[in-house]
Amino acid sequence: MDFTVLTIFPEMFDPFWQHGIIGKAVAKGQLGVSVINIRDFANDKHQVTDDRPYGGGSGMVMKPEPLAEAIRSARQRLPKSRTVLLTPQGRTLDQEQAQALAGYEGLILVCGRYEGVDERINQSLIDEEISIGDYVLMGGELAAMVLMEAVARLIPGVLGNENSAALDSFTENLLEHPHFTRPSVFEGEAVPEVLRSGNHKAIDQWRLEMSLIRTFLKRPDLLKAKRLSRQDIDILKKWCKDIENIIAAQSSSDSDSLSSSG
Ligand code: 4FV
Repeated sequence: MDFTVLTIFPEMFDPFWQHGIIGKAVAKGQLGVSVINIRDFANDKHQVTDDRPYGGGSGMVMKPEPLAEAIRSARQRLPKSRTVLLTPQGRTLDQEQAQALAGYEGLILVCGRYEGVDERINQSLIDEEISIGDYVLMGGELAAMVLMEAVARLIPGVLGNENSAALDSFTENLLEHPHFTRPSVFEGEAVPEVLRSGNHKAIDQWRLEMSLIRTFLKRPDLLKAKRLSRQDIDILKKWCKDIENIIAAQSSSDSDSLSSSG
């Protein structure tokens, strides 16, 4: 995977590409990364990349000429890349979208600033608009980093062991189970016994139940969208049974107390 970022603040990306798992993947050549300063394509002596909006109003707009030149130069270098504009107008990034983007040879990420980019760039040179969430940032740079990190983790070899990406939250439309590590007791709180049992069938069952209950409580929308497995359904039915029993027990004790109170 080759990431090419177009920005007027290239220095923001150095620390991102030099640290952690991304830094190692770049060093190992599993990820190609390059940054293009849009200013380098502004041909006036002050390398201006923004101008006042037609129709008036506050703020500035990114000029089309430097952007178009910068995008075309990136595409020349990586013709099979997908060109993405980071903007609140875009489809909100999710794990499924990250998986789809990880399938491309390269991604050209256009980082807007000011009020945004001239719409003619959007119409003619952008393949896809992506947002990282319904809030407004100063620029697309942080959104580009979020997208790159979400996609890079899905590139084979980038994460130490392949499985961990496969077990990610959202991959199965479920939130992840709780995680514990040593010490086995922390401030009086013990690690669930099953996790120290060595019984991996029981551990997997416990983890699935924890994922299902957390998703049910915190993100029922995900559970509604999920293709439930036989095992998922058995667990959910067991809970329904447990809840019915509690209600049944409650109503029988009520009737007892009612009958006894005559
Ligand atoms: C954004 C987002 C975002 C809008 C105007 C940059 C800013 C400025 N990008 N997801 N939310 N972009 O707020 O991706 O140009």
